[in-house]
Amino acid sequence: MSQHATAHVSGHYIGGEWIDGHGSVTFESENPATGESLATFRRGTAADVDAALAAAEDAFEEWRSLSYIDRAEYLWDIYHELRDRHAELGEIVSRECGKEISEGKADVTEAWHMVEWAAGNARHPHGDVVPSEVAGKDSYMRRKPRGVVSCITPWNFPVAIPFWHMAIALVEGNTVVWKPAEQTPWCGQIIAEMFEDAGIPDGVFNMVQGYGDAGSALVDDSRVDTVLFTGSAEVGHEIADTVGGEPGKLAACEMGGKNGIIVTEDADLDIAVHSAVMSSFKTTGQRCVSAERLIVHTDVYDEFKARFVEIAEDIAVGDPLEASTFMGPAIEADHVAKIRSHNELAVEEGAEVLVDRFELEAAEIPDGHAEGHWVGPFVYEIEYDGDLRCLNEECFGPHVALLEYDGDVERALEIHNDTPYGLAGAIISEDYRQLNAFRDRADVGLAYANLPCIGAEVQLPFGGVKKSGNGYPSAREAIEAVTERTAWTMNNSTEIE
Ligand code: TXE
Repeated sequence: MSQHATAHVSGHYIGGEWIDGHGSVTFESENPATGESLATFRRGTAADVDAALAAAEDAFEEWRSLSYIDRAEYLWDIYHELRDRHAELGEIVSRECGKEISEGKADVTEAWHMVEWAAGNARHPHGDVVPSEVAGKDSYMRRKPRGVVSCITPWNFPVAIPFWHMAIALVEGNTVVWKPAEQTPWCGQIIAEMFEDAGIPDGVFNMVQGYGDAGSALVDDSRVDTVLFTGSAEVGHEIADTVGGEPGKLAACEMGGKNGIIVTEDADLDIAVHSAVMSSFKTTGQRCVSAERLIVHTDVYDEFKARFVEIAEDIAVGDPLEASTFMGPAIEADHVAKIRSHNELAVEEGAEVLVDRFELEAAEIPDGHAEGHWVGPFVYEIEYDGDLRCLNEECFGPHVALLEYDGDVERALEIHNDTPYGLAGAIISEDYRQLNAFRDRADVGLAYANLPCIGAEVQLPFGGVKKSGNGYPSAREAIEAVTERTAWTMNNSTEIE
């Protein structure tokens, strides 16, 4: 465990120094599986954000003047540290956000994949040669950093998502101010220590701990050139609105989803059931790509339902540090209340409940974990109606609807696309025509075929359409949000134009 996280109240990392900041309020990082406090942190204020933005602005000119390769060197140090400390950091992720241990480690793995992609990209910085229409002229498009980038991240991938945001922004020559989620400040602390250990120049990377008020100060400031945000649709839309009113500023926001899986009449049901179980219940349903709607053809509905329900009844919910656990707790008490209200809403709207393990039996809760934020699978079937709130509002928990459809893939797509969100979706089918129809017409940014609707690869863009997002904070597409383009035209001839 980090010395900063245990020995005292930990502060912010600003301008290359650990500082207590301007506020006197502190907050705790809590283990969601036990309710115990893990460490205490200073709650950042607008004045702390102001200091961090000033440091980032001061550091920008020198940082941008380094070569891509030199900037990437700092990230390669972090890449090695993430790999060397994989098991230790994976356990910290599990303890702070309740993910079962293999998921905790996967969060760290994904972080180093992102760092590897961004730092490796320094070997081929992007631009375009565009031949001039006039002989003797050279023209090309060159990228340059935008300046100061604010990164605001959620708790559900407390190591991977920050690196999605920051690694590309830094390699491209921007300086960064980051606010980790208030539920996972310990992971934030460790990441900041990694930047410190890597010796990144003062002010290039800054971290302010805190809540939404600090996040808001990181958006509403004229020194900020780009905001990278992952979190709720409510906050993401507020950020997009604020930034939209400031010409020259950009926001790339990745929000949630109400993701669906279509199971067609010829689907391999082993794949279908596995895909649905993984997508709906892994990470306790707290992934932006988790499936909350299973759209199943009438010919295979009964068999799919029986198999899915049997597994949901049996899934091991428990101590995230135990290898046999499939699902850990929810992140916090407020989130348990939110999941409860979504389950209740479904019942009010006419759901036939198939599995209700929301309140776990006392015997299912591991010893010493009575204060944890436990929830189990909640599965229901309901007749499809596009106006039902339970089919349109994201729960972000192990809460899933079974919807039976009759007809062709067009009918399945109609149901699938009928939500305000458009992040991820999957189809399970043996028919290439239905797979292609889904690929072409599913209103999502991430489409999976014969796979769980889960996961991300850093070399692919990650983001949604409709209410789910306006940007792609991963891979090559993320470069757009953190760079500007210059169209360069140069006269190589002796002619005077
Ligand atoms: O998100 P918030 P929360 C969804 C999911 C979940 C819900 C709420 O449905 O139940 O969002 O989760 C910072 N200006 N997702 O409360 O509030 C905040 O401090 C600027 C989907 O965690 O959006 C944190 O750092 N920043 C999602 C970050 O924004 C603000 C992952 C996210 O917090 C702010 C997480 C403000 N006004 C939740 N208010 C996904 N896409 O995977 C808060 N923040």
